Amino acid sequence: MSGAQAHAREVIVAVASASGRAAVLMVRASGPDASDVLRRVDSRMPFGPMRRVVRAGEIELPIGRLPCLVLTMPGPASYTGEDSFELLVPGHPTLGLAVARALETTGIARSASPGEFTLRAFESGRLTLEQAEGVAATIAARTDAELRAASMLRAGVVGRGADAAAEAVADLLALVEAGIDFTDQEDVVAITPSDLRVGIDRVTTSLRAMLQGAISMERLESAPWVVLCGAPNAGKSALFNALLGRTRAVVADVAGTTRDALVEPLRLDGPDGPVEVLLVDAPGVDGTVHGLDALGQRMRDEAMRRACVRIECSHDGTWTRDSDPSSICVQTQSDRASFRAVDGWLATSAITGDGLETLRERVAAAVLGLAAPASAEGVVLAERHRALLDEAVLHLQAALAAIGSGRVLAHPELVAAAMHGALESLGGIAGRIAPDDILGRIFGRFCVGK
Ligand SMILES: Nc1nc2c(ncn2[C@@H]2O[C@H](COP(=O)(O)OP(=O)(O)OP(=O)(O)O)[C@@H](O)[C@H]2O)c(=O)[nH]1
Ligand SMILES: [Mg+2]
Repeated sequence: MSGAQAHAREVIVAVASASGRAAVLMVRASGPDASDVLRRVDSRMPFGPMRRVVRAGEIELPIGRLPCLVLTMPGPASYTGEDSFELLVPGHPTLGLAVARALETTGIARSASPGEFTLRAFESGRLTLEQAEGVAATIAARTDAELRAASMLRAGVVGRGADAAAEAVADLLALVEAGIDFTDQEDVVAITPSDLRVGIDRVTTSLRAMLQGAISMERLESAPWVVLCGAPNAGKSALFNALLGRTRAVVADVAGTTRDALVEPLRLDGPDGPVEVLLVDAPGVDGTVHGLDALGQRMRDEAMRRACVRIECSHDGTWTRDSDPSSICVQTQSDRASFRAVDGWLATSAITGDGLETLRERVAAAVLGLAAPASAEGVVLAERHRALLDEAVLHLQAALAAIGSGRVLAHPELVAAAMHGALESLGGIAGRIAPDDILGRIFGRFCVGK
């Protein structure tokens, strides 16, 4: 038994809700003995094996009995694939911890480590690795774009493509290994070099098509960066706060107040619905500011590099070295008595809100004018998936090179090793095909040894 399997026998417990107060809070548990754990703390738990029910429960706590809602989900048709339950209790953080502690003090449950419920779902085959990554990405998502990317990852599209390729490679590999292992058996028909080449070419083509047609998870995740830039004291941070509708950045009459790039999601109204961007307040620079540390400068340069849209801010309508032909030019502080509007600049005030609506519209239009958004149907590849698919293609090319040009395979062991490498890479995306399974294909499909 592997360490992971031995581990999986314990019942794990966690408060599954975010910290803080709420109407309800969830404590969840999973493991083969989950029924026993629940029975020891819930006086209303019926006898017999766990059944799929939603019922009222009563948890025994040191402070007294706590009424709760109990959802019991027997394995294997549960999230983790094991017997599991969820307790919905009044949403006070201390109560959640007390319930979790009560479950743990039964002596047959322990607190779960981060991601352990999803790890169990993966170990029991309820989720592929790619789908588990999608769950993690969903939890971490900050913007709609990130949520959309995560849901595409959860759908397991790339995993299904990789699975199909792995199936095809495993079938071909079974034939190659049959040729190696049973060359003395007359009725074993090993694959010819040309058939093998055609088969491998077909798989390589499908993997390359996947790589070319795919949308990168990183690209899909990133809402466009809209960066406020310009000279120090131009009023960038004040505008940043005004656009967000809350005070996020420090505003002060001291050049070089902002030392860091602040990034916040901002939702704008587009003609076809909401448009989401990441609004960035970058440190100001005009070449005369002293004390702008190297780190702040680097953050600013990085923000400018990632900017899809720049909002060039200036209180007197003079260009700075941040300007760019595609910048939206904003003349700030229009409420001041000394303000003189300059042609071609949009007058705004963070104090009166002057020009902010027009600025929002211009940003939304600029963002919509960027490259068309990714299709919701495409395959999403995280960087890890792309690397694994690239690796699989390289292994398959090595296999092709080892086939040789003769009537029989020149180096069958090398071909098989390279194909195992390809399987290993493909298996890294969704799940592995075990060496035993390759052997099973030989015995299952060919009449070996009668
Ligand atoms: N009256 C008025 N004052 C403003 C407005 N926007 C900014 N200010 C003032 O201008 C000064 C500089 O504003 P900030 O928003 O901190 O300027 P910044 O461009 O972020 O400056 P750095 O962070 O140093 O690059 C502050 O004293 C603000 O109160 C505005 O719309 N109207
Ligand atoms: Mg600032």
